[in-house]
Amino acid sequence: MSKIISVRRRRVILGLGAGAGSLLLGGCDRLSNLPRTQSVLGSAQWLTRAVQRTLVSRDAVAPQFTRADIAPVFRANGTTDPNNTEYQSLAGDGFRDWRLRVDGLVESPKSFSLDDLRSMPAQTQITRHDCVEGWSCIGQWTGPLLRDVLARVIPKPRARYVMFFCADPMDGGGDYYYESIDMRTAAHSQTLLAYALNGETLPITYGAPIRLRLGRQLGYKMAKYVMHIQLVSSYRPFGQGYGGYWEDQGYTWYAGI
Ligand SMILES: Nc1nc2c(c(=O)[nH]1)N[C@H]1C(S)=C(S)[C@@H](COP(=O)(O)O)O[C@H]1N2
Ligand SMILES: [Mo]
Repeated sequence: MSKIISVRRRRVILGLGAGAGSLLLGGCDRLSNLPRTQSVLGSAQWLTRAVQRTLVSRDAVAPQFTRADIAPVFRANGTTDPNNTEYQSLAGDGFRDWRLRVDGLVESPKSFSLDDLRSMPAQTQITRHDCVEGWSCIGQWTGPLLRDVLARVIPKPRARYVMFFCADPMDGGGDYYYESIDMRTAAHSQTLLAYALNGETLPITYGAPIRLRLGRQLGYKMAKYVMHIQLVSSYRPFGQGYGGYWEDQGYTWYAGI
């Protein structure tokens, strides 16, 4: 319930009335307006008592929905086809030669192929994506937990943030989309590197071959087209220094919901 309230509050802050919002929403409108009782019941079935006790903490989990709640067409936003020839050629080959580099403040930097990630234990979650623009959309995401991937490279104690560098250049210039989260969000039980949406290989539109999926943060934190993950002690040296492409334009860094 606190989640729904905070989403409402965010809409008020943005000055988006319900009417203005629904003009923009299309197929996801119905899903974002699920009755409050339904989402609370949905989460109660899934949460353990121990987890419920921590609902207000940073480790609180987002509600899970049912297959019936999945949007028929997931809404896309931001880049939907990176303007990047290297990315396009990797995509042309089904990402066979794509490798995810994971390095920085780690004991053992590694590169993961898509098959490496697919062979790891995976989580499937039906969760709601909330965009700062005031729309929401429910989808089913599958992929390894980020914390399991990080366990393979062994973060050093000095690592405080995880940077995600993406394939899509922004504004036609040399600035690529990027994001960052802290180690606590990286270790969250719903933080995935998703390679599938609704049981299908993740389409390019939604961030193929992998995109970040977070349970409790706004859409812009969930980097699509992730090519490189780097553990760092500070995000200040990157971009304009605010931790992500949209943060550099003035959006808040933590972006909790
Ligand atoms: N690489 C990259 N990641 C991105 C974006 C983007 O433009 N490029 N847009 C962000 C925003 S604002 C949102 S709401 C979601 C949209 O994800 P979707 O297209 O799967 O709905 O991706 C986020 N991650
Ligand atoms: Mo967004």
